[in-house]
Amino acid sequence: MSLPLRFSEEVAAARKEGAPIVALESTIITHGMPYPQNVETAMLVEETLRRGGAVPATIAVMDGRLHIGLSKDELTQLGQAESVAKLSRADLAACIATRGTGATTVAATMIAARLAGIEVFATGGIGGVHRGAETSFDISADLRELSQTAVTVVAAGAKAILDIPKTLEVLETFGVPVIAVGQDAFPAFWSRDSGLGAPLRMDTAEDIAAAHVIRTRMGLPGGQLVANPIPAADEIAPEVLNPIIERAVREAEAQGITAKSVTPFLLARIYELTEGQSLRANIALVLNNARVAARIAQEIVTIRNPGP
Ligand code: PSU
Ligand code: MN
Repeated sequence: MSLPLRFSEEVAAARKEGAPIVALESTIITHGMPYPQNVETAMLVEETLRRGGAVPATIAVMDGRLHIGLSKDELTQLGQAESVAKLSRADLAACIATRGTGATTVAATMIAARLAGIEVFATGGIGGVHRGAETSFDISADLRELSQTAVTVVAAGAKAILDIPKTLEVLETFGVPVIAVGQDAFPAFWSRDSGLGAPLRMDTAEDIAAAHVIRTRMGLPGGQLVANPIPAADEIAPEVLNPIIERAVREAEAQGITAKSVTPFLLARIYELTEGQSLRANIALVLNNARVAARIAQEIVTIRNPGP
């Protein structure tokens, strides 16, 4: 039995030509943003990648097939569907085996990208160590995936729904390079500065691509986390968001929300409580990450195919 991989037309063509491809996750569409902004954003991100010279490959499982690249109709269908499964490393194969439909998290998207030979992936925020993890043990599978699957992930840092210092510690333990783009601070999703330094800083896509290729040539498993700060004009002040995040975290605890429901619950509550302000910032930073990811993907192609 071979793996039921389905490539979109543009991804199949790009693979043949060796053109730059950037993977995109689908949990951000089904569990990260409300309809219809989720579908609009997904299409805008794809368009941003194309304009930046890379082919988008949004990844999802639909009716048991692992799609690498979705058509506009498929994107819309997924964005409107209710109760789509959220797939991480643990559930990806099970969903395919039972002919299910599910959206891929950062971890599952990295696995699928690797299978398809795609080395760069753009998203909004990664999962991490949740606040209170010292009692709940809630640590996203995204972190271990970054330590074992060789894909460079461009995100806007980690959300303050997480314990950012603990998230950075776990990434360090796992040997994941965490690279801030163009600044010393590790960005915190809605704000450019988490108050913590990033372990590494790089100012060009060329350097990030070179580090990616050198890691693979050294045979190091695992990817890189590229932390790209939100554009200054779209930042939301921590004074505005902190009380909202704290309230959402308290509500999650009071309602006994656990395991894979925690992140979607917090994201949905924050959108409601900020009345859309967080959504506008989220869209701006994802587009910004797509622009950086396209440049990194192009540089990787250039390094791998040196001219005469
Ligand atoms: N953080 C965000 N937006 C998101 C997610 C996380 O700011 O959409 C999604 C991503 O798909 C991520 C997943 O991989 O949530 C992490 O879920 P968990 O914490 O259950 O591993
Ligand atoms: Mn979790």
